[in-house]
Amino acid sequence: TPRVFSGIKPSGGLTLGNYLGAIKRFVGMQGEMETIYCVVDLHAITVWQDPAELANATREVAAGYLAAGLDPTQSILFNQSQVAGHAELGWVFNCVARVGWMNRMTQFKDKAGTNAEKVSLGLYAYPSLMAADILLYHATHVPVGEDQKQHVELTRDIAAKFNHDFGTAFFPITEPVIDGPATRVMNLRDGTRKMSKSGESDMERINMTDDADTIAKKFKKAKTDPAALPDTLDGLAGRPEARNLVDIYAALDDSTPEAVIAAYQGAGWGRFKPALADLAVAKLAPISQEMSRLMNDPAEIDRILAQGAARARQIAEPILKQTYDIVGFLRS
Ligand code: AQP
Repeated sequence: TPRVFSGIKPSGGLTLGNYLGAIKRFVGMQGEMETIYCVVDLHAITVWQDPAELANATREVAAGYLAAGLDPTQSILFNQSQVAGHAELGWVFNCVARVGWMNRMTQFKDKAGTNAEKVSLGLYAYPSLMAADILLYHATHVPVGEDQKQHVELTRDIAAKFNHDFGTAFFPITEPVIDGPATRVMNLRDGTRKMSKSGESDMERINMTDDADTIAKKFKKAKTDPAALPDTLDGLAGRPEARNLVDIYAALDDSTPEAVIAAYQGAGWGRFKPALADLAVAKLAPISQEMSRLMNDPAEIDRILAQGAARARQIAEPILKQTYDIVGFLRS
């Protein structure tokens, strides 16, 4: 049976990239398949997190899920550390995955930079834990942004190697689901880098909790080239910043980049940017208002996460037990 799993790291406030590349698409899959959405706190600590900020960011991701339309009676919503199977299966996969595979992960290279000796061992092993997150539920579909494609491919490699080594067909070969106009929302100041929660300057990103004035200001100051919007999409080739703003517009409006170009051909930035800001505010304001309402009742968020974790464990525990049997671990 098809089953969806995905997650977001509570490593800071949610961005428009997380919304368009992940949360909005998670909502779209709800009701069509069984859906499991996690706040992946174990992944967050691969880089230092202040404990109080981690707890707050975990609730904020949960609030973002709920405010955007994930329904805890339809989707399983929980934080990863409450289901011990993630770490347990992650260990087994650390022993299946090869060091050479990890060495090819571009996200690790980006995050480690020139300081690879000083980063945590967890950051290096991150993709193996991500494989465990997915395969602990025998998930078949994983909606992610473009930046996570390589990690989902590694998940397939780990499943295939486990199945091969143990002579079984136990783990499914998962499909990444990367679709829509905003699978890679770029940084507003540099159209060649993706928009990130933990990017240096706040002006690079739209946060889901930004107010209307801040959103307008950030789009107004967003880097662009001087040319107007072209007549066809081809005219955006080699103009990454312009292309990014058109893609963001299309994703927010449930439209396509072609339709946005058709509507705004020949428009200058003085016209397009305020229209984009208005659209973003119209779409994000109701969500951010609901997020702040939810954040005023942390006990309610914690209750929803605990209930989701209990449901997640019911699926995960038999799969982990069978994995242990396949590996040859004794248990009573
Ligand atoms: N800019 C983006 N465009 C489209 N999708 C994105 N995602 C993240 N940024 C963009 C998608 O959001 C989901 C959750 O990502 P994550 O929080 O687990 O990790 P990340 O990709 O490392 O996100 P950040 O924002 O860049 O976090 P930091 O700065 O802490 O590393 C994923 O599906 C991701 O593709």
